Amino acid sequence: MRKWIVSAGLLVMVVMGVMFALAQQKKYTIALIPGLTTDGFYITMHKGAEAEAQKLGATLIFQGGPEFSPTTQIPVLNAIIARKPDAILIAPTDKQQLIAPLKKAFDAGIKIITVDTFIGDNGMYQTGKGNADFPLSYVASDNVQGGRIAADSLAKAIGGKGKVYVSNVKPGISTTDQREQGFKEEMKKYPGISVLQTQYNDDDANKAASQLAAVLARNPDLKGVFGANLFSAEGAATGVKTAGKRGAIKVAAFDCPESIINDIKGGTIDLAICQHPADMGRIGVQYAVDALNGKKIPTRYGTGYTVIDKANADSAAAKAAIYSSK
Ligand code: T6T
Repeated sequence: MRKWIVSAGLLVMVVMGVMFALAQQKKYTIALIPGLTTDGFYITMHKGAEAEAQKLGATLIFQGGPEFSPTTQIPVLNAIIARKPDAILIAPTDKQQLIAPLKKAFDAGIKIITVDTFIGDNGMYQTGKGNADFPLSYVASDNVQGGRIAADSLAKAIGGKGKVYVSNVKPGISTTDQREQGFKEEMKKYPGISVLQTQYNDDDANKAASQLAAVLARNPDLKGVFGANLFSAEGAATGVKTAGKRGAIKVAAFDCPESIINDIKGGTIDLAICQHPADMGRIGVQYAVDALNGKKIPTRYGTGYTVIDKANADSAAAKAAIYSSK
């Protein structure tokens, strides 16, 4: 009898060992759907995600639309759902319009994590409330705080008085909405500054540049602009150069393409708030694999910022914060 118990025990251990080994061998497929594919911010996020996927033995699919829009992103999402990946990491291009399409992925048993942007009202998931709490986690910058940093630096740069405005993408995007919100809240601390009407550029730097010219024509005493994402900031900087107002109109830029250091050194841009997109990709993949292995993952991870201005433009930290363009 005792012998029998010992052999049964051994058998159970062997079976468990085999099951553990099989679980270790399962090669997960994770899809990363960016806001758009040609933006250095998402190219850099892809690099971080790919490196982590290789480390963890997962397969990463990177597929997205040609512009930052639900119209081009939703068909990509549907095509990805049809390929039945184990998990989807996505930067939703609209807070509301991506809820129903992502619910379809969730209903198909795919684990969902949002990176950079969120769906719903506030990026708080797994609360048991509302129709957008089903993603497992939100991995991103603190965008309200980013807007506050931009406001304080711009206020300082213009000596606490004058007219400024926000160059933004379009309403409905969680990140850029929150940056504008943080910027405007913080600017209330500066009674000498008036914030003019926001200009929406549809993620088009040329449009942002023409808008700078139009705002300046209406307000020749314009003192500053906050470019709330990469293309808004690039466009605002081009507008300032074209108007011959380098140094006279201060620019606070969100995001850090390769051109940013030259623009800072050349005096067109006063400061740039760099996000850490590679970390978003890396943590996103890590969380997806953990969740697929049955581990509980945090519902929020903040990736932080590196702020660059003339004083630290040559530092190693500033160089490391620049996004890749390919
Ligand atoms: O600013 C980033 C990203 O955080 C935002 O959601 C959309 O625009 C960028 O991709 C920069 O172009």
